Amino acid sequence: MKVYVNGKLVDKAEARISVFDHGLLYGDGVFEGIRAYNGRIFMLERHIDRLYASAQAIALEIPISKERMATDIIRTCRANRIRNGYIRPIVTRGVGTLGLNPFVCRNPQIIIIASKIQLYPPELYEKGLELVTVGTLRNLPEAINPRIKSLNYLNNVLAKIEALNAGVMECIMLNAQGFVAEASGDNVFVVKGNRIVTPPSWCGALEGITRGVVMELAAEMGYDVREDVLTRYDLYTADEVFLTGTAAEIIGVVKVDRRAIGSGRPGPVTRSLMAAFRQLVQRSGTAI
Ligand code: PXG
Repeated sequence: MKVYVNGKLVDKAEARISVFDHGLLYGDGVFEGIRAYNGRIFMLERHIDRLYASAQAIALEIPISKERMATDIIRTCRANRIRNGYIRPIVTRGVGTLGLNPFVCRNPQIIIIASKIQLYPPELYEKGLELVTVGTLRNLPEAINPRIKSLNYLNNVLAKIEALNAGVMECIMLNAQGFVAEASGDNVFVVKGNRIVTPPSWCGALEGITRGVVMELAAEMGYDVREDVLTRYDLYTADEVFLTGTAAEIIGVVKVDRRAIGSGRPGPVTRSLMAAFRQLVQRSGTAI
C-alpha cells in the first residue's frame, strides 16, 4: 500500500508523522471519509468542501488548493489501484511544542490513505440494526460545533464503548437538552407516514454528505423531508428509523432501547432509499 504524505506517495511502513504533531497530541486536525464505487469517487467535491470548511473553522490553513487536493486524492487511489474503497484525507496541525498553542505549528501535515472499507456484514442490511441510546451526551454545539469533522472523536468513541458494552454495534447520542443528535458515526432519520425527519446540526449532528444526498433523493421521490428536533419518543414510535453515513451507506434500524420499530424489519421507505442510493453511487462521481 502507498500512502500519501505531504505530496509524496510512500510505502505504508515509511508513512510517518512526528510524535510532536498536534494531531496526535491534541486531536488538533480535520479529516474526511470518502467512498469510491466502480472507479468513481462519490461526492468528492462535497467532501473536499467540508474538509476545507472544517479546517477554516479551526483556523487551520491547508497548504494546498482544493483542486490539488482532488488530484492528489485521485493520484493516491490510482497508486493503490482502488476502484471500490475508502479514502481518508487527514490534515493535522503539524509539529509543535508540548503546549496547546496551535500557532507555533508551522507545517500542517497532509495524509491520504486509500484502502478497502470494512462494511457491516451484508445480512445486517437485510435484518436491520439494533441500537441503544447512551448516557454520553453529544458535545455542546457551542463547545465543539458538530459541523466540524475534527480528529477529536473521543465524545463519539465514549458513546461507541457504551453501545458495545450493551451488546449492540451502534447507538443514538442525545444532546444536553435530551434531543436526538446522531449515532456515534452516522446520521439518523425517522420516517412517519410521508414525512422523513433528521435532526438539524444545532442538535449535535454532523452535516453528513450521505445525509444530504438522502434528503435530496427522498425529496425527489416525493417525501416530505425536514430537519427537525427529535426525541426518543419519536424514535420509539416511528414507522421506520435508518442511519446514513459514508461507511454504512443507508442501514435500517429495527430496535431502539428494546422497542421494536415498525414491523421489526427494515421498512419499505428505507428499502426504496437504499435502492435509489445504490443506483446513484454507481452512475455518479469523479473518475479515478
Ligand atoms: N456523524 C458522524 C459523527 C460521523 O463521523 C457521519 C455522521 C456521516 O457523515 P457522512 O458525511 O459520512 O455521510 C459521520 C461520518 C468510520 C467512518 O470509519 C465514519 C464516518 C464516515 C466514514 C467512515 O467509522 N462517519
